[in-house]
Amino acid sequence: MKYIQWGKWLFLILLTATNVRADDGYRLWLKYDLLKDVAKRQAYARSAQFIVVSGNSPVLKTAATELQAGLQGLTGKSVPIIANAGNRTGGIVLTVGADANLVDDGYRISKKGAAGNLIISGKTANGVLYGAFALLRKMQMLEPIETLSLTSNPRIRYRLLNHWDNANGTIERGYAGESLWKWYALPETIDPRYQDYARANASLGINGTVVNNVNATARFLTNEYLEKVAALAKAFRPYGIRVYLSIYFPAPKTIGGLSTADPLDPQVRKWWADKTKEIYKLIPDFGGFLVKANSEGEPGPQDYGRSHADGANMLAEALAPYDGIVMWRAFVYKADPNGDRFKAAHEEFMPYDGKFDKKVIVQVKNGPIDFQPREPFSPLFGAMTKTPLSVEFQITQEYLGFATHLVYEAPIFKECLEADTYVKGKGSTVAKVIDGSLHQYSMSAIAGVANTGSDRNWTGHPLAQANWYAFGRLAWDHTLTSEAIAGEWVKQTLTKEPQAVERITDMLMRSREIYVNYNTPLGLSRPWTGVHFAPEPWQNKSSRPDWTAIYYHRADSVGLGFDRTAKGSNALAQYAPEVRKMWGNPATCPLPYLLWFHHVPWTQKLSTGRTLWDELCTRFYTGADSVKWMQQQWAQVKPAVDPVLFADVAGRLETQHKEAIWWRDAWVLYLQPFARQPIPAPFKKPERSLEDVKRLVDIYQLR
Ligand code: GCW
Repeated sequence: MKYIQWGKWLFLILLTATNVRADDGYRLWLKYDLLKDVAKRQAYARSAQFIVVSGNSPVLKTAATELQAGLQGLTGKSVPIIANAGNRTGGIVLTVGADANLVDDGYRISKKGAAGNLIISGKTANGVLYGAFALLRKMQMLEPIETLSLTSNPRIRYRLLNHWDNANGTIERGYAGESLWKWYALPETIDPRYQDYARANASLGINGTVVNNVNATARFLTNEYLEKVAALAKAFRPYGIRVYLSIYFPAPKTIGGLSTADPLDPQVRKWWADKTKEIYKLIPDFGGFLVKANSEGEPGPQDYGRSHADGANMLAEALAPYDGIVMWRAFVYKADPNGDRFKAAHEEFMPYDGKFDKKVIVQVKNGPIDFQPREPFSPLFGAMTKTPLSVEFQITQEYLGFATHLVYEAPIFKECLEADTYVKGKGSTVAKVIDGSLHQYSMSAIAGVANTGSDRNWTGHPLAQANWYAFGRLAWDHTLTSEAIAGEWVKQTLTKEPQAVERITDMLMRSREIYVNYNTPLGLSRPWTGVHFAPEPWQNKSSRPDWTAIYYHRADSVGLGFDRTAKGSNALAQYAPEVRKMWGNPATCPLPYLLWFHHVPWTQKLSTGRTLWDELCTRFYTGADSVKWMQQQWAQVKPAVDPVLFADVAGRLETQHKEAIWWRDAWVLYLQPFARQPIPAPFKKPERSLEDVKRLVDIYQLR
């Protein structure tokens, strides 16, 4: 008996020591484990016998050391870094120089002759760093590098993460632990994780980060905190990442001792100019300011009878001597019982189109409301033609099931980027608006609200790393497909086994639609107040009408959905005539957007041949069932992925299934008394009552 027990232990210990090394997800997509394919390994080693780099640029040095570490990991061979190739061949040369085909951060990888060196060149050191990471990516994906010849330029200039991180270490809408920034310990203690954060971003081409929440405190502008921010900037700098700050608009009052924060007051302007000077002294490559003003209770220029343009231009003036920019958010809406929140940003910003300083970029959320599982593109993209606009996506899953539900977001980003605004005729996509090509702006930006936190695996849900990855890749090149990006990520992060890659990619690709089906199908939305997790379509009480659920879905005895045609709020008038025409007619409006624009009768036949009610039920039920399908897919990849990671994801999928049924039941049971229709076959009536579901929601919200 005793021997059997010992034998079991010994077996377990051996298993742990040899095969099974738990993957805690920390290394993200930058694993660089020894390649199993020996021929590939040798081929790579032959092309990478040494790395040549000269000069003292810290970013270039980073490129060389990253390449060195990556190559050694992948090939198992040590690769020296040398200053001069002499007449040696078979190595990699990193070089910065003029190149008419490159923009600032772009890179070129090329080889002169079969026996020559592989040259990674950039116009700037950042470009070389991105080229080095691109080469490593190719190798991680087992692609040939011997004859590589490619030129790659970022389509967007400012590629930023926005952190909604607070001074006390919490993260607004963060689901992966605490903030990565240890404010208390800074500037003296530098967590090594700051560097790992920077390299992950640099590997994607992200070149900036806003480190604090847009619901900002003036504390970050005090000298004490600026020293801490400067320490972060120093840690990120060798990876080509610049630091930006969210500002609290009344800071001149709260920390400056002034009696006003009026942007037209000379003393206030001087205060910002002085503060900006102080910042640049500490952080010479400071990126600039991000501002949430006169939005959701945040103060702003309107408190002094001034406009968004007045506020933004004041900050631009302060930044004028430096290479920094102002990102002014268009996420504004007032508590107007007769208004339509959908229209608010357009109403408030259009009067100022063309009135912003050239250092200002207006940052617009992808949709008109608030990061819903599916929204039509914000009408501002097709309207503000005289102001550079950037798009703000949300990587963190505020409305997408937090860190529990699997939702691969590249299709959400792409849907917006590829949407046609028609502002300059057919083909005027949102992507072309924000990359500056449509209206010929040199200033272009894209922002993603980060999903990172102190969890060991960075993102809570292990597969949510794919969303950080996808944002970065699309920020560099929005023409990449969601599927290609998913495949890249899976191969670098989870497994190279072809069938498993295919299965996981397929899961990722379907996950968003599955979520929408059980959560908000056919253009439903749910931006009501609260934690944004639990279903609460019945919620009808709040301090303001646009923070209730009934404001959005408008269920009544006739039908469901928000009428935004000329008969309703007429929000459609904010779009170009071509868009208005297509979306304004319920017969031609794409089903995914239907209830965004129309109040549709319950018995109305849709293009699927089903009535609205039957179609809704079909989506709620098949959506919840499809989570089972994802569970089955995942079960099949078990032999190909790390066992600890496998179990983690399997557990989350199980919870997701339970909660998908919860969402389904909540909607169906709540809507049925309005629709007065039976649940169509083959679907079965929920086993619980609406009261049961409500009770469950109450429990989740207990304090
Ligand atoms: O999505 C909403 C969130 C708020 C957020 C706000 C914004 C940072 O619920 O938590 O505040 O948007 O984007 O400003």
